[in-house]
Amino acid sequence: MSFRFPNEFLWGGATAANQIEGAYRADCKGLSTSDVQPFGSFGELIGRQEGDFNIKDTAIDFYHRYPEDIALFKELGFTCFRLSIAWSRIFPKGDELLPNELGLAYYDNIFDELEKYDIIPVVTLSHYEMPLHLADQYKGWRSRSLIEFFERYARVVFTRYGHRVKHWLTFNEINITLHEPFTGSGVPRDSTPQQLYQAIHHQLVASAKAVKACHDLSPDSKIGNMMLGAIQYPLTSHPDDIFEAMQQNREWLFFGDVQSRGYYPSYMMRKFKQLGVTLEISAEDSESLKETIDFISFSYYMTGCVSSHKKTHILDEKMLKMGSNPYLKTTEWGWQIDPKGLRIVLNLLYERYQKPLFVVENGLGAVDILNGNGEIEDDYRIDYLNDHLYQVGEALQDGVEVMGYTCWGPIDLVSASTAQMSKRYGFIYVDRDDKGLGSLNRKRKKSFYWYQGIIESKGELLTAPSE
Ligand code: BGP
Repeated sequence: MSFRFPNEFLWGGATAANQIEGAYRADCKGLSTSDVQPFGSFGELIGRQEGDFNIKDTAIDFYHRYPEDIALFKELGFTCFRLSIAWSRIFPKGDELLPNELGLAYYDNIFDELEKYDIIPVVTLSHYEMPLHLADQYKGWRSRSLIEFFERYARVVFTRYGHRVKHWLTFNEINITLHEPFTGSGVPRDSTPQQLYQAIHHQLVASAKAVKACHDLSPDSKIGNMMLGAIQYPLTSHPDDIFEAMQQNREWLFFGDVQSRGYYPSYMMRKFKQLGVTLEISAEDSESLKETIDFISFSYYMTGCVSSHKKTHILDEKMLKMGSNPYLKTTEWGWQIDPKGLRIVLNLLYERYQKPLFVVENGLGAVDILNGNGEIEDDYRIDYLNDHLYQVGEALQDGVEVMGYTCWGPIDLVSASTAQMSKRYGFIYVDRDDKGLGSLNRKRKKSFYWYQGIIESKGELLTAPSE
């Protein structure tokens, strides 16, 4: 690509605490909602028994191996690294008044290590987990009390780390509650639309309060939201299909609308009426919502097709129920691959919000097989990432303000949706299988050297996607 990404563009990778750290009871950590989901975010929930197996209990043992992993990120040339703080390490039950010092000290060490290498931390406050006690005792975000608990947690971490962490995200994929309520908000899966939207409202208020706390306590920090940016295309040019696609995209854009404008969009009022949902929104809530985010962040993996006339083939019933597109291929897990869609989403979000954008997740989950020399030649991953990053470059040239790109899982980690180790995203291979067997040793894949070159050349080594 003849174009060079801007000097200040952030290059890195993204992770979540429950998918990498392990050490699920270390240093007084409380159980989290992820700890009772051994089969992944769409799987059955279990009660914890002594000695039972959840692959995330150890995950890739980042909790202890972070110095080696962060050194590898430096070798890759990362200028930033996205991680999440496990809320249950800081407030093991979630409703305590005082934080757990051991949990706070752990993240001090991580930030020290990143600082050593000049890697900028991008920190998510809540990534698909919360203290389990809050789900058990309060029905998760259905309870208004969680706003206060979350604000307390946010204030503690901004106070502790605000002088060194300047990039924050509130809730990972905040729109996921509409697809997987327990993962998104710790609420029972059989919650009614009324209960779900009230839980979402509490989260939106809590997010705005965290934004306010961040602005107060660390004025030179930037704080953004995080949405699952899976866009739907109309299957045909029939106006009904165009409108249907618009409505479906509003299901996730609604979150960005509230978080960046500070009030509910009118189309949601009509939707609530149709669903028979009456939200309890206090005057104080409306005031809180006015504190809006500094930038928009999102994950991007796939697109889908919708029609109000024709039945579309649904690619993965458990997941987002994306309809198939005859022009696109899918991954081994049925996720539709659409690099151009990333340019479309970037343009759409920039036109809608006029705020800087951050692509904080994108990547290919694939099975990697070691060749005869014990190496991993993951050309499929290189192709996928090349084609997507190329479109980020195109969007930058379209004039879209993109702050950075953190590909998902720069080091192999446990899959969120299926809890598999074999669904690998990394540039760094981790020797561990789905049963938890393996040495946990790390190994550089072919894509490691490719990404290193892309970062070093500021994108110049990206090649035009083959048609
Ligand atoms: C996003 C989540 C991540 C991550 C990613 C890939 O939705 O924010 O936590 O896991 O998807 O999904 P999976 O791990 O299921 O392949």
